[in-house]
Amino acid sequence: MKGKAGRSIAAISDVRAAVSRFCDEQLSRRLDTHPVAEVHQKVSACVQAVDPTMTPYIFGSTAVLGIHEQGSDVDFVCLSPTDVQDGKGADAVSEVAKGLQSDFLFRLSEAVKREHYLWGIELVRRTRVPVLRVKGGLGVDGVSFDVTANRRNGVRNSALLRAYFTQCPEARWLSMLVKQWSKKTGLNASVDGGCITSYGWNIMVVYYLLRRRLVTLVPVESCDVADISPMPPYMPLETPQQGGQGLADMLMDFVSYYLDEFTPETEVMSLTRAAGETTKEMLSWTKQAEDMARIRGEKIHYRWCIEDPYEYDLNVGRNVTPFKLMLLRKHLERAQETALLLLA
Ligand code: DUT
Ligand code: MG
Ligand code: MG
Ligand code: MG
Repeated sequence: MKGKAGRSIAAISDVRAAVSRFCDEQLSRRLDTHPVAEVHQKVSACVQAVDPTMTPYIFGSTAVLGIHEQGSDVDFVCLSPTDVQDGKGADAVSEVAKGLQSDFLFRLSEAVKREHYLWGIELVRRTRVPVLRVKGGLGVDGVSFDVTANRRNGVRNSALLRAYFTQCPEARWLSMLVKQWSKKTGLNASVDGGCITSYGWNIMVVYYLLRRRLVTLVPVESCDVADISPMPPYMPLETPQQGGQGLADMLMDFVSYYLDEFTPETEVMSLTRAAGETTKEMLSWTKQAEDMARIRGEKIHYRWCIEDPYEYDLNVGRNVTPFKLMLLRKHLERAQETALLLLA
């Protein structure tokens, strides 16, 4: 089949069969959150030893999807009682705040080393957010995790994504399909040379769902850490309806939306205002700003704009250079031919 501009498009019957295989394979796996709960307990014990007033919260994919996928890390943030009580407060961005977070994470790393001497530990202070990266040992400890401190935004943005993904039964599946594809193609920032984090891909999925009116806008202000559990509840996945036919159609529509309808020259993917209303001009994400802006010496790009719902003036797509945008388009075209490589 041929689509716009004469590109070939996979036959929908093939896409449906491939999507159905993907779902069956996922459903045959262990996706419950027990392994995460075990790591949570171990991390809690170490946090307790360093500062008993701090509580580790789990966010990221475990919270967003309500499952634990093999190969995904576990994201933790340690919050103080004040952080939790002021659950809608803005996160501090000063160097002083970052220094305090690093100090706590350093003390935590020492406690983790004492308890779990086989785990690989790295404290990264230079990033926008200081983070302790831990590679677990063998068996149940084989889960890798990141720990940050005193930052609510990850907990809030994960709850926001979850509130969207629970509105429509296909949404979680679409997120999983897109994330896996982004990792396979190397477009995911977790891969060397990748440019958009899983978080960014999730915002793209939600923005698409909003544009198609498959979900309704969730006010960003509604996510309050004070109402969120430190360990997100497990949400078992359900077999998609009609053997995944609706999901297959949605998947291909997602790809064609970003290839042919979304206008990266002017439009911003945003969950802050009604979908379609946010422009680069409104945010001053212009060519001039691009020439000026730097984060820790790294250039910010405004070619593929994804507004962070909680950070001020932050493009989640900032690492999409003109070259990577071209690559992204090529991969989307190829995704249209191969149903996100599911047919490959
Ligand atoms: N996060 C941000 N800003 C970013 C990237 C991540 O706030 O630029 C937070 C929110 C997100 C969490 O970190 O929910 C985890 O991000 P990641 O990209 O690891 O997503 P994931 O959903 O945990 O996917 P994966 O299965 O790839 O770990
Ligand atoms: Mg993660
Ligand atoms: Mg992570
Ligand atoms: Mg995420």
